[in-house]
Amino acid sequence: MDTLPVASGDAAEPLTPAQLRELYSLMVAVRHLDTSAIAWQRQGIIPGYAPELGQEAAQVGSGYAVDTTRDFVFPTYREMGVARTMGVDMVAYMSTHKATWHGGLYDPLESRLAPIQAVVAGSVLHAVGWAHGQTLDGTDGVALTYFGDGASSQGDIHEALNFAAVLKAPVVFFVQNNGWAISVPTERQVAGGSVAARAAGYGMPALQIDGDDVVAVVEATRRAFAHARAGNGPVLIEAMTYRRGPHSTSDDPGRYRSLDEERDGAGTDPLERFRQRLLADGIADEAFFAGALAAAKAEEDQIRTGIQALGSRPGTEMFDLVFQETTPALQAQAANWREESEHV
Ligand SMILES: Cc1ncc(C[n+]2csc(CCOP(=O)(O)OP(=O)(O)O)c2C)c(N)n1
Ligand SMILES: [Mg+2]
Repeated sequence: MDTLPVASGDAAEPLTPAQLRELYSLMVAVRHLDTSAIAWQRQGIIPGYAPELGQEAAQVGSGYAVDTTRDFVFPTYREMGVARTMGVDMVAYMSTHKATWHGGLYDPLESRLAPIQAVVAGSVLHAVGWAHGQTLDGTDGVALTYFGDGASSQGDIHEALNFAAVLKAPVVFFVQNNGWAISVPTERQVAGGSVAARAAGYGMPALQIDGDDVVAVVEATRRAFAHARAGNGPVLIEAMTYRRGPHSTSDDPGRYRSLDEERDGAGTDPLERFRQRLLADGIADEAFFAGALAAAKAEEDQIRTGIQALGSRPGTEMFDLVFQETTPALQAQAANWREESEHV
């Protein structure tokens, strides 16, 4: 499905060989960090993680279209690849998985990435609000917000899509349809079978794309950004992909899907697929791939060391950072907590 007018200018420019190689390097870095994070959890370095195995093309490709000098991204809990592509400090990002800090220790304003959001469908409303602020201020930033097939069943999604369209807010809604909402498959959750089809009801253009083709993802996201930035209102992109791993490190997919179903659903690995394409087009060779993997391994080493060195935050922050001015109830809770934890 493609109901978005064809873009001109930058959005229509083909990716250069250097950009294609950069995309591959990013995908390898993300793949390696993602699989390592599962190992870290098994080793007790972090308590939990939500892997994105199989979604690297969707995440790297969409994150690549962001202009961090003016746009703002509103992620879920599974957008490590987007964060890495945007250049966010990955120790600060991973701190949320170490349970050091809710939402990550990176600076959202500087990095242009909102805190990691564990509330399903929670990030979309913030994105619409931020984007409407751009319109009120007369600035030209675009909000990129992520949600899943499962989140599309939440009422917040309707409110966000409706008001974004009514307000002509510059938002790109990026759905990663990875086939699953924990143990519930898309067909038992998304009536009509497509999230993209719903955009028509909001008078919004939509693209349903192959989310495992990184080039297709970059091109679609750039077109959507160009449309929203030009003042034409929001766009919905549904990237069809597959969650190859567990929902999180505490999930066991064997309880609800068989290995055969996994193999059928997953299709071709997006990383391997891109590798074959670069080879066939003469854009990269084995030496380049080996270099990209070595760089990814060195990077993971550094990030793991950084994560291990992270100390805990002062517990009082739980109470200090809730409201600008504290409330009597919060003060009482803080006093209780101090008595129990610090025996004062
Ligand atoms: C408001 C809310 N309801 C329920 C949950 C529990 N929960 C966490 S992830 C998830 C499934 C989300 O599926 P989807 O939107 O497809 O995203 P995916 O995990 O596949 O990336 C649920 C129900 C939650 N975190 N927040
Ligand atoms: Mg899903």
